[in-house]
Amino acid sequence: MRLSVVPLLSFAVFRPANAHYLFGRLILDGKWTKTWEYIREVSPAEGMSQDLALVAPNTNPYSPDLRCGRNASVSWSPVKAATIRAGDTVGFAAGEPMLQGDRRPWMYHPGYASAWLSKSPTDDLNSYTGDGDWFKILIVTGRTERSLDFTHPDMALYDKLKAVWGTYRADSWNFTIPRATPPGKYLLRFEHIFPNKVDAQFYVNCAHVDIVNDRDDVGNPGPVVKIPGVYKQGQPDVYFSTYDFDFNITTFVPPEPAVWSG
Ligand SMILES: *[C@@H]1O[C@H](CO)[C@@H](O)[C@H](O)[C@H]1NC(C)=O
Ligand SMILES: *[C@@H]1O[C@H](CO)[C@@H](O)[C@H](O)[C@H]1NC(C)=O
Ligand SMILES: *[C@@H]1O[C@H](CO)[C@@H](O)[C@H](O)[C@H]1NC(C)=O
Ligand SMILES: [Cu+2]
Repeated sequence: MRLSVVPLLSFAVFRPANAHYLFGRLILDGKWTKTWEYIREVSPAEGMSQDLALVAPNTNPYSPDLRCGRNASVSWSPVKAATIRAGDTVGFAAGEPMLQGDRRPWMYHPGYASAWLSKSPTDDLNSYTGDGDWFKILIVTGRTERSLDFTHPDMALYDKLKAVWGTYRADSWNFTIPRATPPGKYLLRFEHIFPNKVDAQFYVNCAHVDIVNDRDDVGNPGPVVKIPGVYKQGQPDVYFSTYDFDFNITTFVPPEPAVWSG
């Protein structure tokens, strides 16, 4: 990803004590849409300072908040459904709101990203709780050609152990809706996991999308899972330290399910 190096370097000097993020903006037709325009709004966490409350991650793999974020199992904000043709590219951006005092909204933590779809049983996406089947359409573990370039000498301040992750410090991620996705109204979910031995952090948000597909040979997406239900507290591919001496991104296998590529 091409980005000028100078501003990134100046960001690196001021390290906040804490940094969280959320994905409030959908990237549609190559444009960053407005915060909560296509994404279900989430509620602030209780008992936290205002700057942290909205961006605080979920750390409970069994909470219904694992689906679409805090208090977002139904939509209570005016969310538009984005019309997307199967085979087209969309993205999620770690846009505003952001942690006050943070340098910019981005995937601050090392970890892996994924995208998921769940078809609504009715046309009313607002009332779909996401309790149906989910399938995975993207996983990003190690670096890709879209990852930030940390090899540049000016980026030496960045932690090499973190920069092995493809999404590290990226402000967004784009991916394709599989060509064979059956048409219909879906929740499109983005997830970024910061693995951790005791309290892995789950950053999740859901967009409302209307997938258009006029092929007559649409596929049968799978494997499918329920969310929550997909992760268990303590499972080794979520609850581990990315800084362990013997951690190797090349051989790291992300959690199931496998990606359905259509
Ligand atoms: C995703 O696409 C948007 C719009 O084209 C672009 O601004 C952004 O840089 C892309 N993100 C990455 C990580 O490539
Ligand atoms: C939580 O969601 C409900 C709808 O299910 C909504 O009425 C309520 O305002 C939300 N709570 C907060 C604190 O935003
Ligand atoms: C990581 O694993 C790959 C593939 O087995 C190997 O080539 C590489 O040397 C390993 N890296 C480290 C630092 O051990
Ligand atoms: Cu954080």
